[in-house]
Amino acid sequence: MEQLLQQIEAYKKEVNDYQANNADAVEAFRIKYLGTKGLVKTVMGEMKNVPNERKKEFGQILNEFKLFVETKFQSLTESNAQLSTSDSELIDWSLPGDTVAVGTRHPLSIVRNQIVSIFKRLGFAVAEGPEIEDDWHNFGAMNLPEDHPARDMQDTFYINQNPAWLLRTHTSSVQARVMEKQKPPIRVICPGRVYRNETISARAHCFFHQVEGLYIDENVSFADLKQTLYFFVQEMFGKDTKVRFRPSYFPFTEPSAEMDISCLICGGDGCNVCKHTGWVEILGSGMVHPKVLENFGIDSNKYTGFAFGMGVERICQLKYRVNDLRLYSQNDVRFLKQFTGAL
Ligand code: 2NL
Repeated sequence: MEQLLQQIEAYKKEVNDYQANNADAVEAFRIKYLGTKGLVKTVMGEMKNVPNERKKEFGQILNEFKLFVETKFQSLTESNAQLSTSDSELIDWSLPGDTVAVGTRHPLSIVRNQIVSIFKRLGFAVAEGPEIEDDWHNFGAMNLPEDHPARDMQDTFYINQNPAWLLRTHTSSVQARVMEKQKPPIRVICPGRVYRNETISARAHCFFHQVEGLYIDENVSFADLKQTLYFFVQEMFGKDTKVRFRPSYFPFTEPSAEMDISCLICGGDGCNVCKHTGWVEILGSGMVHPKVLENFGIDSNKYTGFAFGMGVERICQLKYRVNDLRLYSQNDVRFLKQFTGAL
């Protein structure tokens, strides 16, 4: 029995000193010691030769030996797994992470969202519609005569001539679709991209973005128009901003007015943005023409309404001093990056 004990001690030393630098060596260890014909099995088999009175003592010793071999096998497996990982795959978890470049919202989206949120607070709903339109929704319903210059090929992108399919020139076509479906009271704003056949320059582009608004109910007056747009300006440009209305003309409104605000750049003193007048134009507006209402079966004796339209690029130019329209669509990150953090 003492011989068995000595043998176990010798095996322990052998196991302890075992070195394995690759997966094959680890596997060889497993087969030699833990396999079905391995040393552990053989040693365990010696139990039958142990006299009864020493069985308990040897049982413990043999179990300990088995555990010792299994622990060694586990540590060989683990250190070998690490060795087989190449240096480049080893990760230093304590290093700071890579900085992720945060994208920015497009300035036109920022400004459109601001405009929309101001009118939402006044109870306006948001409506959207198709960019490809028919002649009726874009022109006819808006009271543009057949020979109006805006209908000309020179000004409008036609996809098809007869019947006419075109890229909408204003988002009035969306309001037309709202009036088609919904009876007054109507209170909507329509943000969206519109197209005009222009030569691209710093001041003109073949597409731009608009927010139009429409409010139809009983007893809607020009005073409502003025107060609504005045509120918009105060929220958008600050409480100190002054406004003025100038008479104007649009086929779809009567009377019509354009609204100016005191120049944000020079505070009214005169600069090149306001062309030394102290005022800058920001939108067009008016009372909805009775013909437009009647086009949708809305009784113009019972209902009145006001409407307005503004260019998002223009508002953005004044808020962020963007002096070239082309910047909005060139996707130059040096431009876009400047709007980091804005909503
Ligand atoms: C501008 C001027 C304007 C409207 C748009 C409108 C819409 C309907 C009925 C009547 Cl459904 N009018 N829209 C009215 C006046 C002016 O836009 O300078 N936009 C950039």
